[in-house]
Amino acid sequence: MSLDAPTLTFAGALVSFASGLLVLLYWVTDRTAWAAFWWAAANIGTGIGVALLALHGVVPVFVSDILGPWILDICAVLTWTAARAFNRASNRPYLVLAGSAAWIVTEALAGALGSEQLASMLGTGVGGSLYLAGAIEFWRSDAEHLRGRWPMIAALCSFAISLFLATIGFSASAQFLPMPSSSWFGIIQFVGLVYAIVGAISLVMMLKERSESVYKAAALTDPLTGLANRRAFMDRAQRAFDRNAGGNGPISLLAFDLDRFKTINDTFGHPVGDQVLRLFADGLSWALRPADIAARIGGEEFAVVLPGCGIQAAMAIADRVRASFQDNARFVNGQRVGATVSVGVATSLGLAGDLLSVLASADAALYQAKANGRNRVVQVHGDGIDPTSGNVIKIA
Ligand code: GH3
Ligand code: MG
Ligand code: MG
Repeated sequence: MSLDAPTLTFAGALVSFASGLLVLLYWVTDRTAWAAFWWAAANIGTGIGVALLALHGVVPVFVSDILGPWILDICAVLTWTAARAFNRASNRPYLVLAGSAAWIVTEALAGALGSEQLASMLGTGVGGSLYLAGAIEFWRSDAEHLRGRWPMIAALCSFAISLFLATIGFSASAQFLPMPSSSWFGIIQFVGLVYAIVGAISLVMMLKERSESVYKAAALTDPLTGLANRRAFMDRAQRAFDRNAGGNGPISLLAFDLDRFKTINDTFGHPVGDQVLRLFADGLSWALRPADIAARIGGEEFAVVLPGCGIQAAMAIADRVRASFQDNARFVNGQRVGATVSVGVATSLGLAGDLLSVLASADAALYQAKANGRNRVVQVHGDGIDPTSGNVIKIA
């Protein structure tokens, strides 16, 4: 079976159009994904532009030879706009419009002045640069580690290279758009077809990956304080304990419970209570190292895992958090709230304790801190609670 050039071109147009519709469908399900909208517009437009080129000799010359390439130019700009939107970079609409207009007018002038060669070179050269700029945008969005990124970059770069080859081809050839019959034009068509499919699938994949990671992060985060929630804490703390079990190093766990918090809510109102919780969480984050694991594990209950910390360092950190919270929560919103926190500290050495038993020990120490009068730190020492620690550490 052999296919003639117009049939192949129509097939390419159809594939581009269909992949544009696929991306548009994604945008319909998530209207905030503007990258999908611009990408869909670019692919659908490319389908139309390529179809017009293929209709050379069937439709008026203006439509196939001038309107078709213009549409393709605009689609290259839209693809770059989509890549910028994906990267959450700002797209200044007036600059984009002015740049596109300047490109198209120069191309039209070159054509009108009889240099179809220059017009064609401008079309493919600037177009290729825009697809390459799109690839650079995706390359820059590396922090998210999206799996669809590499196929996308490869597709955009291949298409850009095929357009650059076409520019070189135009510079050395007497045949120009819309339908030169040289072999490199066949390469553009083939690469363009693969680009349309791979680009659309990669984009949808990346957008899905991104929205899944947003939902995942939300499921593991406490919305009030921004700290990890109980589920995330149990998972991360377990992993820290598992890592620690291999060696003989210490690992400590701090259990915090704000004192008489119900009274604070009843006296000053729930919004002030929320503010106190945020204040505590901020102080906690400020006092810890990046490797420490802090979480809000209940209403006014927080926990921290300190990998590599022995009992003395853990006691010092716990008391620093306790003391600074006492200072910071003396006044909230201009009202004398005077919130405080009690802390239970437990330490495990190597294989000596699993997460749940260390958590239970820290809770028991916390209970003791409450019983001893609150606003204090109590530690668990190997065989049990050290009843003196509260008195040693307490600063009234
Ligand atoms: P104790 O010193 O013994 O810990 O007394 P407490 O009042 O802190 O303990 P209790 O368990 O009786 O009260 C906890 C209160 O925390 C009750 C609940 O209304 C409040 N709380 C739980 N979650 C939130 C929240 O998200 N925001 C606010 N403002 N309050 C909360
Ligand atoms: Mg409580
Ligand atoms: Mg409490």
